[in-house]
Amino acid sequence: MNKPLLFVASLLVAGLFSCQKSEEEEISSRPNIVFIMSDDHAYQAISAYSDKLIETPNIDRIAKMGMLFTNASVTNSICAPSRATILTGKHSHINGKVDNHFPFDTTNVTFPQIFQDAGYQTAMFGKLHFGNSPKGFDQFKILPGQGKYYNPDFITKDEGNIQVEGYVTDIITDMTLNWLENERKKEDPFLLFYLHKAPHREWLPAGRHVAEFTQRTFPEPPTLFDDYSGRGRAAHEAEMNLLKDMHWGGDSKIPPAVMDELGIEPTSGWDKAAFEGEVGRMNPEQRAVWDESYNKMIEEFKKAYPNMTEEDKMKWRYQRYMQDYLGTIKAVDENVGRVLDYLEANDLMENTIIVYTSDQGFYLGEHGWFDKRFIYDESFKTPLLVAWPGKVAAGSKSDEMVQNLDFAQTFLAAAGIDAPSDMQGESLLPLLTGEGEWTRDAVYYHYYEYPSVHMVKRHYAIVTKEYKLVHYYFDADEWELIDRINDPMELKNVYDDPAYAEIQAELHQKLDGLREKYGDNSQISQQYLNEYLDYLQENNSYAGGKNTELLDKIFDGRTPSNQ
Ligand code: SGN
Ligand code: CA
Repeated sequence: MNKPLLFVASLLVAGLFSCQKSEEEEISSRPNIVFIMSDDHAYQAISAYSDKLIETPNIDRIAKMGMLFTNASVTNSICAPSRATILTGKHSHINGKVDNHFPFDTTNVTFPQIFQDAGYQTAMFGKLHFGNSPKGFDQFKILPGQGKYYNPDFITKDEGNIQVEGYVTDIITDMTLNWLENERKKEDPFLLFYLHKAPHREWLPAGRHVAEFTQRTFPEPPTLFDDYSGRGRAAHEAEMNLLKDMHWGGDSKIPPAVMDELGIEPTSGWDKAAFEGEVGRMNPEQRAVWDESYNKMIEEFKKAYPNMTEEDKMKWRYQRYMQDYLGTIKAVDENVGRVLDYLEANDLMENTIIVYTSDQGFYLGEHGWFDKRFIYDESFKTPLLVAWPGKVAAGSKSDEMVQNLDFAQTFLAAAGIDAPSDMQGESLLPLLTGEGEWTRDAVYYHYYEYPSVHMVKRHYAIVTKEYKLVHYYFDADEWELIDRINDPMELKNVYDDPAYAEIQAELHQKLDGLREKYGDNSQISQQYLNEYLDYLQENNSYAGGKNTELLDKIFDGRTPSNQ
């Protein structure tokens, strides 16, 4: 080979080599993603948002390292639909998972599948609640359905169905840490889903926390005794009241025999069974630790109950609820700390995006409620804390209207992977990094699961930083306009107030625009409704709804059914 040719050839080889190397470098410099999500974790119960109820120093570490979103929301405030929106980057009416009842349609493309194809290692531990196993994961260990707090069962990729002795929050963390340490290939980037069951109903704290939490008292929310005047039928007819609808057995942990002794009526057909189904799973050692604290509470209650007014009972149930709900969060916080410590100790902080969120928010006695589903802030909004050291400014905050719909595109953009064009969210990178433009000023919401447990009517809405315009439909036809700035507790519907006529008209127009943009309309809603009513009818069920007069009316013309 003559000299010039040799020179050209060596240049080509070098070029090829450097090109290969940069591709490898590019892959290894792709960020890892640790997606931490708990179930029903209200932002009111994270001290980075408010320290009135509980200190969560470990979850707060994520906000200290990165960004706290104060207006993050979900598109449909219920478990499985929220998860489907997160994984597909599409609204419920597009991905088909509109409620908790039907299994997720696995022909949807989920973003972990795209990550796996792009060379990421993928793993999921904890609660999915899809009715089927996740696609696109190298490894998974998930809870069947809602999962249990004590000695939970898991569906696993490699070991079939297993039962693990211990407390669910600790076990999910052990599995996660084990994968990080022993199964993960250290040279490749990873996408890790670390998904807690806590603090979902029936709120059973770990043994190490019961002595402390059964003794604590918490400040009441100002709207604990809300009478719903100023709002329409939806708020009046919901079945989420702490006194009337929360289980004395399953939720407040009054054993069924004590309920009988005191003449306490169960608040639903499965109130007592829920107690046995959860507390009854403990082994003798776990039960002994539990009983030591709970028996004290039960004895005090037995003495006090005969003289309690309705107001006293409401207050007592609020305290009982907070003790258990917040008690479960204590273990979540400790375990999040274990994972953060691991990432720190293994030099994984620098190139890892860490997200803490919940599948939706939750009512902690506001409006006298527990549960979620409604568009009122406590369940429409969800906690969102994002750390990415070096990329996201430490201790920063955003009040932009971001949603769980946006996660898929955010992660894809961060990893430099093209997002499918039919995803409906927006990458949050402009907000996180300060580079690029963010233009969204309003989000779309649509809740479907009705009639069902808690009886929250179907509704869709537009939400801006200033207002909410909501339409409750099906067995109601009511519009609600909430002034978020002047009425932060959301107590007054100003839809018909002439002072809001202009803003009302403007929001209607914007809402129509959003429905068009996302491809939602009343025909689609009607289809989902028919499908659901057929399903209830076939199963002869009111799906947990209790107002039989109302339910009979709903099913009039169809064969009335009962549960
Ligand atoms: C169960 C709970 C409800 C809860 C739904 C959905 N009742 O039905 O209170 O709203 O799950 O929760 S229970 O008596 O069975 O606990 S979700 O997190 O899956 O959306
Ligand atoms: Ca949930």
